[in-house]
Amino acid sequence: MKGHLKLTAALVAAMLSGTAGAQSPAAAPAPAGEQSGAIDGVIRAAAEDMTAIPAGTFVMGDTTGKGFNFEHPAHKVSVPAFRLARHDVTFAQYDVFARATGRALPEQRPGLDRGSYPVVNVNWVDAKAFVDWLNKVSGRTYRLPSEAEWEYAARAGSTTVYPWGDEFDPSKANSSVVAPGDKWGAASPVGSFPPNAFGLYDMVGNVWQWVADCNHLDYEGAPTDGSAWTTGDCMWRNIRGGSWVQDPRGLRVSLRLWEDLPRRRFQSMGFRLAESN
Ligand SMILES: [Ca+2]
Repeated sequence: MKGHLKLTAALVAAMLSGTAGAQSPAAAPAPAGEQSGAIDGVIRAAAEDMTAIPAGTFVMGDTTGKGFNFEHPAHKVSVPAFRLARHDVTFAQYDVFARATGRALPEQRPGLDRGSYPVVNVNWVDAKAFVDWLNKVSGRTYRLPSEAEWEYAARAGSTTVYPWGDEFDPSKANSSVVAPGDKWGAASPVGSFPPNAFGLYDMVGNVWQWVADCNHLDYEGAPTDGSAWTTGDCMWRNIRGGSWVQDPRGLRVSLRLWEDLPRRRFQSMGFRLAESN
């Protein structure tokens, strides 16, 4: 790993700078009829958003020499077919859950709508609670993707720095850049940029996505069957994909960071649903 950049606390702080967030007081419950219609809408939208990801083998981690020590060693992983949401979970969906369960409404950045923007200011426990609730009301078996599933799906067959090639292109994903092709100076509504080769939107950029895995500082001993790494430091969970806060280097497809599971909420961190076949 000699020659690769080392992670420092200052680097992580810089990458996530200015993104600390909060939650508002508990949401007022909606009238019962209105609430059940809204819940049905969330169940339907979640089911319709799932897309089939074919089985395959890929090399996970940094193979370009541009990555950090914790993106190594690059290793081969075989991922069974599964399903992944084409979009991140939105505020519209999460707010229905929050109202139905008396949880706090996550804060949105002032000036941005809720609705079709990806939900943010949700920690790993909040994401897990949404998944558990949705499974209860829908009878489905949604879960967070494993980190290997996430990277396999984000790459969608690519082996380059970004899913579309080795050079950053502002028209392909929402980074901190504002340029022709990226008019967004903050988060963008889900699906505002073109999908990758698997038909997935915003896998890199816009908001970070929580994955299921417990944190490890490198890939020594990582599962090679596509499953989540469920041992290790499980008070820290990994985030993938980068966000509108990062410059293009933060959107490299092999980049991984982690956050403190019960406590940390950021205005650049959300999640999406996966489901086994
Ligand atoms: Ca942008």
